[in-house]
Amino acid sequence: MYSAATVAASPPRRDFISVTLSPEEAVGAGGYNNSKAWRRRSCWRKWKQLSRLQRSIILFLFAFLAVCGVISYTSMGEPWKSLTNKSLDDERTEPEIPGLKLANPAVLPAPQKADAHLGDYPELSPQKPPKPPHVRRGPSNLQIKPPWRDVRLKTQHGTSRIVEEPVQADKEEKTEKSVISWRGAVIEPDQSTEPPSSKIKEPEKPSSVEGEDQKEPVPINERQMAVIEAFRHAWKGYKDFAWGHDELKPLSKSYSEWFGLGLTLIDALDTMWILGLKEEFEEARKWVANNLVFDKNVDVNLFESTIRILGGLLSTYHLSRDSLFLEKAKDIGNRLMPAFKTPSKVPYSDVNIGRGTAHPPRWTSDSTVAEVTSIQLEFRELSRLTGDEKFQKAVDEVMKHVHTLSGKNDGLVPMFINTNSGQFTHLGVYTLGARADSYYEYLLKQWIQGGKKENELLEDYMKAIEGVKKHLLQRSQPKQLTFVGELAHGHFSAKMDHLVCFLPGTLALGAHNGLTADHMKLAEALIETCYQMYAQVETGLSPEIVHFNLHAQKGHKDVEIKPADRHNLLRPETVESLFYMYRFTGDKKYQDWGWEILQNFNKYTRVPTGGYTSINNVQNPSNPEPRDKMESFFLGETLKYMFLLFSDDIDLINLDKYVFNTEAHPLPIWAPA
Ligand code: DMJ
Repeated sequence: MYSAATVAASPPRRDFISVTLSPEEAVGAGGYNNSKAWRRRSCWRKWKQLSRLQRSIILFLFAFLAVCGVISYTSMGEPWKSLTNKSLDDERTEPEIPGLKLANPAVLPAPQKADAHLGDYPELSPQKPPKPPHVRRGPSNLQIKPPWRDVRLKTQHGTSRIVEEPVQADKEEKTEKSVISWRGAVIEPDQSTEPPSSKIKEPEKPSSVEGEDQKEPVPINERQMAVIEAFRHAWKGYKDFAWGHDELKPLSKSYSEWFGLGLTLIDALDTMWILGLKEEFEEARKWVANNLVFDKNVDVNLFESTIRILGGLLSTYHLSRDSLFLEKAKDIGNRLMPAFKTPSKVPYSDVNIGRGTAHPPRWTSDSTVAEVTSIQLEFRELSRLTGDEKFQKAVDEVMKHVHTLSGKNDGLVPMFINTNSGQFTHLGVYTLGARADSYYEYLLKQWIQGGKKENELLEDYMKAIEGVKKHLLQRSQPKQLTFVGELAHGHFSAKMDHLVCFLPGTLALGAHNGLTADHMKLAEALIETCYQMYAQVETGLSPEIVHFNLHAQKGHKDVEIKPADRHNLLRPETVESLFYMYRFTGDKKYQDWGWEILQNFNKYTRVPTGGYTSINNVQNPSNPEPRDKMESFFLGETLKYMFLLFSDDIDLINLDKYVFNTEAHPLPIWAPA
C-alpha cells in the first residue's frame, strides 16, 4: 500500500509533472518523523517548489475528478438501489422447500403478486409492458405477451401486416378491476394470487433456456391465423352454450357432463395461451378462480382427469406463472390419490374426488394398462413442484411393477391389469391402439422428462418397438403402406385404430433424443399411412378405425372402413405426429397435409352457430351425420398441434425443453443432474 503521493520537484519550464508514489523515497530522504506538523510543512514546501503551470494542472485535475465523482454518483445510485431491493425481493419470493432436492436450480422468476413492487419496477407496470409490439410465445421464452394484441400476419410473400388490434379501451377499463401480472396472467384484486405456499416450489425452466427472452418473436402466418380463427369459432360455441360444463353439444346448443368439472375449459387453457388469446384466457382464468371446485361428490376416471385436468393445470401454471393453477393442480392431485389404495398398488380406474374413495369399474376389478401407466408425467411433475414425494412414489411404483411383469410379448403388453393381483389379464392380445397406446408413449416421455437417466424405461421402450416391428408391422396393398396391426392369440389382424397415429410422432421424438435412426425411418413410413387414412376417405377425414388390404384387389384402396368404425371424433393423433415430423425434418409436406386436414374439419365438422362436432360418417360428404359433440381434446390437442405444426418457430414449445403429456399439455424436461 502506498501511504503518500509525492509530487517530485521538476525544473522550471518543463511542461510535465512527474508523480512518484513511494514511501521509501520519503524515508530515504531523512528527517521523516511522521508527525502531522512535519507532513503539513513538507507538503507545503513541495507545493511551493512547483511551477505555476504545474500547480494549475494539478488544480484542474482535482476539479475534473471532483466533477466526475458527482456525476457518476447520481447515475449509479438509483439502479444500485433498485438492484438491492430486487435481490431482497427475490429472496422473499423463493421459499425454501425442506427435503426437496431438485435436479436443476430455479432460473425463472418467481410468480409475482401482480400489484407488488410496481413502484420499484416501473418497467413491469401493466400499462408499460416491456416489449409492447411483439407477440411472444413459449415457456420462459413462452408467451411473454402484453395484454393487448398485435398479431402480425406473415403473408405468403413474407410481408407483415397487422391483422388485429383489439380492445384497448375495454382493456383499460378492466385494469381498474383486475391487475395484469408481468407474465400476462390476470389477477383479481379480491383473490390475488398469493406467493405459493412454503411447500410449493418455484417452477424451473430447463437450464438451457436462459436468455431466450431476448429473441425476436416469429410472426404468425396465415395458416396459424386460420387455426386461431377455428379456435375462436369453437370457443364461441362453448362459451355461448356450454360455459363451465364438460363438453359442448353444438347442434343442440347445449352441453354434456362427464365429471362436471369444466373439462373443455381446463383442457383449452394452455392452448389459448400458446395461441395468444389473452382475452379468452383471462375469462377462463376467472372461471377457474371462482367456479372450479373439486370438493364434489363425483366419480372421475383417474386417467382422464389426470391427463386433462391435472396435466392442463400444470402446464398452464408453467406458461402463465400464475400460482392459482398450481394450487388447483395440488388439490386435484391430492383428491386422486385414493385410487392407489389397492392390494397391488396398481390404481383403480375411478375415484370419488369428494368422498376420497376409489373403485374399479362395476363389471371388473381390472384397470386398463394404458390408464395406469399414462399418469406418470403429471404426478411426477406435481411432486417436483410441491416437494411432496407421495405423488411420484405412487406412480413410479406402478411403472416398476409393470416392468417386472410376465405376460409381455417381446415388450408388447396386454390391455388389462388386475388391481388385486397386479397381474396382466386377458393375455395374448396386443395392440398399439386403445387401452395400450400411451403405455408406449409414456415409457419414452418419462425417460425424456427425467433427463434420460431411468434406464428401465428406455429398455422397455426399445424392447416394445422391436416387438412392434416383429409382430405388428405389415404393408398394405396396393400402395405398400406400412401399418401397425394387432395380434390376438397368434393371429394377425390388419386393423389399425386412428389412436395408433401417435406412434410416428413418438418414434421421431425418440430418434431426436438419440435413439436409433431406424425409428425415424419407421416414423416416416407410418405418418404417410396415417395421412392416407384421411386422404383415401371421401371427406378427407379419417375414421376411428381402418382395416388395411393385405391383398391387391381391383378397385380397392389400401384402406377399408367398416360401418361401425366410420365416425370421426376430431381426434389429434395424426396432426400431433405431423407436428413432430415437421419439427424434426422441416419437410413442408407435413404442413401441407395438416392444412388439408384443417380444411376438411372446417368443411365437414364446423357448426355455423359455434363449435365443431364429431361426425358419424366420414364416407358421406353430403351428409357426414353430425354427432352433436365437441370433445375437449379438440381444443386441448388437435388445434394446439395444428398451430404448432404451422409454426416455424422451434422455440414455440421447444422440444428439447418440454415434453407433451398425452393430452398435449407441455411439461418441462428436468435438467440432468
Ligand atoms: C386423448 O384424450 C389423449 O390423447 C389420449 O391419450 C387418447 N385419446 C384422446 C385423444 O384421441
